[in-house]
Amino acid sequence: MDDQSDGRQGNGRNLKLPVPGKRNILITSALPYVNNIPHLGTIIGCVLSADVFARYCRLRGYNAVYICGTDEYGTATETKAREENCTPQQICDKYYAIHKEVYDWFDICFDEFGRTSTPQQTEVCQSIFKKLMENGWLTENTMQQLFCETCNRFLADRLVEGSCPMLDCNNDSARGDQCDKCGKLLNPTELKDPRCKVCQARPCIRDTDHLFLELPLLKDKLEEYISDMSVAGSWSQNAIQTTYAWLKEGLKSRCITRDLKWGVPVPHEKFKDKVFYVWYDAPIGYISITSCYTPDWEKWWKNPEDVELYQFMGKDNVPFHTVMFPSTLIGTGEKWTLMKSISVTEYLRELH
Ligand code: B3M
Ligand code: ZN
Repeated sequence: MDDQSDGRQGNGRNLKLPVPGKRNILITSALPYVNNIPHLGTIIGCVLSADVFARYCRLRGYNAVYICGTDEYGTATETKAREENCTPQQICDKYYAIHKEVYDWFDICFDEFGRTSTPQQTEVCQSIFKKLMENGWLTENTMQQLFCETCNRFLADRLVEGSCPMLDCNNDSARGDQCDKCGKLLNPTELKDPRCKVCQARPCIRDTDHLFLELPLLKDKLEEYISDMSVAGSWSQNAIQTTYAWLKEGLKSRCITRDLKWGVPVPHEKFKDKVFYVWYDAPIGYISITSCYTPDWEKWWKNPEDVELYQFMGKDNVPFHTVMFPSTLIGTGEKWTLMKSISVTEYLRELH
């Protein structure tokens, strides 16, 4: 069969690899969470604009690949699996198929639409982690977290409910991360009369050790990247604003591990029962999904001279792509293709 009229190549033949001297454009749109049905916001926010851009690039004769897929790990998937009485893997399989079908229906022309719960994801995440460890950018710290003895697990912030600690609020079903009545952001240990959302038992506080990415130590390298690329890639005002707001507030070390089962296992003796935090692994999904597209994925991802990376996303994903993900890659000390241009969509709101 001939190439498709939109410039994609059919059936995985003729995989595109960067060609020195050509414009080689690597396009990604934020990986939608697998655990819900895709809504219009996801399609407009990340997928449609990237698709239009990819089609434009192909028509211009640029060498462009467009990568996306489902973001499958984390608490939200575990919770959904419990609700639907099946395993996280089953949830992901079911919803991955739904996502794929919807995007096919919209005729979105991905070069690869993959998923994060793959052996490739484990491999790339763990190898990046090992580099960060060797280079001394990770530290250990003890945190206090609520543990449900009935369910025998640590409770994610959203899985705890209790009374809001604000004196004049009186909401007795505030969530561990926030009280929806008065809007106060909370730490789950601050709730009065906390209860496990699953079994209603009162959780206790337990110490748990975690690994942290030391963003403050990576600050200079990160700031250099941001100030150069935001100009070279003409970042939009909303991207620049959010990013500089993070920098101005002062970079804090960020916990990259979680007490969960459904995730990429941490390859470290002391943390072997934990997994990586979903926002550590999700952006690495772009890389591992590309590695499912071609075994020569490094020609796209470790080739900053020849490849321009364009990333599309909704507004709330910005700091993960301008601060967290670049820091992770810079911290390896390897030559990664870092994001050049960013396209940010404001939230889609319904008009009432
Ligand atoms: N899944 C959040 C979202 O869907 C998250 C994006 C990941 S991009 C690497 O809005
Ligand atoms: Zn419980």
